[in-house]
Amino acid sequence: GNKERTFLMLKPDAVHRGLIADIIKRFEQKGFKLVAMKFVKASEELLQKHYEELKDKKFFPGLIKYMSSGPVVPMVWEGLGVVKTCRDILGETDPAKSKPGSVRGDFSIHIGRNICHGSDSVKTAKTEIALWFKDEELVDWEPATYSWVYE
Ligand code: YYY
Ligand code: MG
Repeated sequence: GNKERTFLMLKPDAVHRGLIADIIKRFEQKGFKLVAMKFVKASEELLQKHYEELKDKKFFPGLIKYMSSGPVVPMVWEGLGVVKTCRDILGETDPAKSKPGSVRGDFSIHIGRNICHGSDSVKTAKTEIALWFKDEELVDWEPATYSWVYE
């Protein structure tokens, strides 16, 4: 229901290119609720865990190098259907296949610099949230606008 959560993370290219606010704005404007956010330089070890299922891919070393090269903005967002809807807002993994209007379609060109991560399922989201955030970092609050977002 309304308490579904996803893990989104602005990648170092989003930070370097000054797109933090422009990207976050899209999830905010949709009506989803921000539950947690930080600005950190992630260790290679943490990123290897985050992308564990891709460890045998040939692009894996480059992916870890890029993701650990600069600051990232890990976030937790909550709302009805938030996992799937945020994936739709992001577009496809490859920016070249992402429609204009999507985050990757509007702000990126190359698959190796696709500016924002989003969990691919509710189950993955739970694992990723637990990897990046402590329980006490998840903020309990109710937006004053909620009765205008949900009937
Ligand atoms: O979930 P999503 O980020 O859309 O794609 P994944 O298949 O989980 O891959 C994670 C990450 O790896 C992707 O965002 C870019 C990078 N990557 C790549 O550099 N080259 C590929 N052929 C596939 C993925
Ligand atoms: Mg993925």
